Amino acid sequence: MDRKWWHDRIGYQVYPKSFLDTDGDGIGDLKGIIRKLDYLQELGIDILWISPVYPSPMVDNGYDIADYYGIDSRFGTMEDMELLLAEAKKRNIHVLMDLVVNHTSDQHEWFQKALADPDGEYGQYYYFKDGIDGRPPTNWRSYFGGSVWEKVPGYDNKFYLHLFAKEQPDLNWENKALREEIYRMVNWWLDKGIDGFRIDAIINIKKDLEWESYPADNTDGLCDVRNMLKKATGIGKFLGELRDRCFLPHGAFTVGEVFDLKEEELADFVGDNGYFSTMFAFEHVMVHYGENGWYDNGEVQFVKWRDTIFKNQLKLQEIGFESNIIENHDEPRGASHFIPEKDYGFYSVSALATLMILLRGLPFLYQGQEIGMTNCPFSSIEEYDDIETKDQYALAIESGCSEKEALLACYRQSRDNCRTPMQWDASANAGFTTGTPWLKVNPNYKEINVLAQEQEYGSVLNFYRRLLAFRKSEEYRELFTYGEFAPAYEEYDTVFAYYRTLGSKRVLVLCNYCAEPCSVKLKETYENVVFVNYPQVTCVGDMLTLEPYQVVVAELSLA
Ligand code: TEU
Repeated sequence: MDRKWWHDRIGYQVYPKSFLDTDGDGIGDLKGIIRKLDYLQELGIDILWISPVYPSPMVDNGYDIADYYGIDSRFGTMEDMELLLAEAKKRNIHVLMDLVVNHTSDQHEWFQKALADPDGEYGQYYYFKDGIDGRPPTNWRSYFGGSVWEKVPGYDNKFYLHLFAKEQPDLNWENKALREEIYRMVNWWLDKGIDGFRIDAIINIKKDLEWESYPADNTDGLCDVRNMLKKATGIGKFLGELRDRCFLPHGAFTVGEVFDLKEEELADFVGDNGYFSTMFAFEHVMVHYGENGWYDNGEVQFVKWRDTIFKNQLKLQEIGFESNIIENHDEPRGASHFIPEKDYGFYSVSALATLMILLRGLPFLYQGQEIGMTNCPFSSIEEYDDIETKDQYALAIESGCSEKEALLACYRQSRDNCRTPMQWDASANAGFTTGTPWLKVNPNYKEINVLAQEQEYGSVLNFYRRLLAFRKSEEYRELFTYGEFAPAYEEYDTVFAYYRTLGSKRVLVLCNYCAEPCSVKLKETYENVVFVNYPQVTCVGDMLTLEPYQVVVAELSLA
């Protein structure tokens, strides 16, 4: 495997709307990110992914882009962006923009021109199709609920395609002229000095052009749009072009948001000459999914969750580098999702962090994860902002859930859990804004905030700083980057353990991931305990006794 500069780096995602507001309008901004670059550097961050800051009507919080070449005035100006790039560079932080090219906003100039003349040049930038006697061309359900087809205003039997919200029409990648527009834009940003992109929802850009309906899978008469995506072939032509025309010539770093990838295509995506540098591993955030949406999701089962991570690690290590997350802006908070509420605390949060950060692949943190931010209680559906949450709430009610049950599903699963403002200190609005925050601040900000944790040696924040420094230390950097991954102690059903081995160096990462103590009979002799989350490690002979959520990283003697 070729060595690349980014293999041993650590990423961090900023959701700008909720990071830090410097002008009092209740919405975070680019100046806020600039102000916190020192904080990020001190934490140990090398790569900064910024969720979309382009002009947008914010139907999907910026994932509906109205102009690829601008900065939304809510976030600041292009000068702010340029300053951010320069300041990040000074601190050796590489900046990634979000590349959202499966769809635009319906307010984008291309779509407005397309609506005015669906049969003209810009109509070809999107998918316009005739319906069947006024009904949509197929029965596919969009990700945010309802049909993927929306009637074109002024026509009786013409529709446009949107896999996400109706305000997010899908771009037609089959059209060479559209692809050229995209490559021009991507190169424009790379020429400006960004280091690469996080690439949004990319698997959706290739449609099956048979336009077939499938058996309905619910009472709405619709079927999951993934039925169609599974049949689509030939995405490589588009992604190979994007790589060759844009990413390769600029030496860009790219991380794909790739769901539902066919296993045989893994190497094409993240192998040595893959379309992307890396992609996110998502399998473990979905282990609790039910058939019918959030109300139907179960609890995360520890063994299933652990084994899913193991399986993925093993699958990838011959091929490339995945990026590992505990949470992002589309997920609930990891500290609430992967830890039972009654067990939340320093030990459980630090154990989860250690297990995920020392895996093979690039760790990507999400803002607030480093202080153990949690899911947020919202008292009614009106308090939520997220479009997907509103859809899932409605679905739960339609399916017979009570209001309380539907809200509980949102509390567990809503994307707004991760979008509440960053908790900087114990002052009003958690120090996020002097105005009215666009989304509720989590009421626990007085206990959970950056300032308080900076002042306490034993805080989650200081633990994260030590953990990232440990991963990047001269002694262990190579091992944690290139070392082979192998599961360990799988026969214990509360233990999460694995080996990382490079040449004659091997460490064991071992954690008792539950609220009861547990004893593990060690199979090997260790030389040194090199990283811990408890002050003391109790080992008598070969019996290691672990406290609840105790994690031990030990260097082993390889005889
Ligand atoms: O998400 C893509 C995606 O597939 C989502 O539907 C995801 O599965 C879901 O949100 C999980 O709860 C990307 C962005 O990350 C997301 O924020 C956008 O809403 C979406 O694309 C549309 O651009």
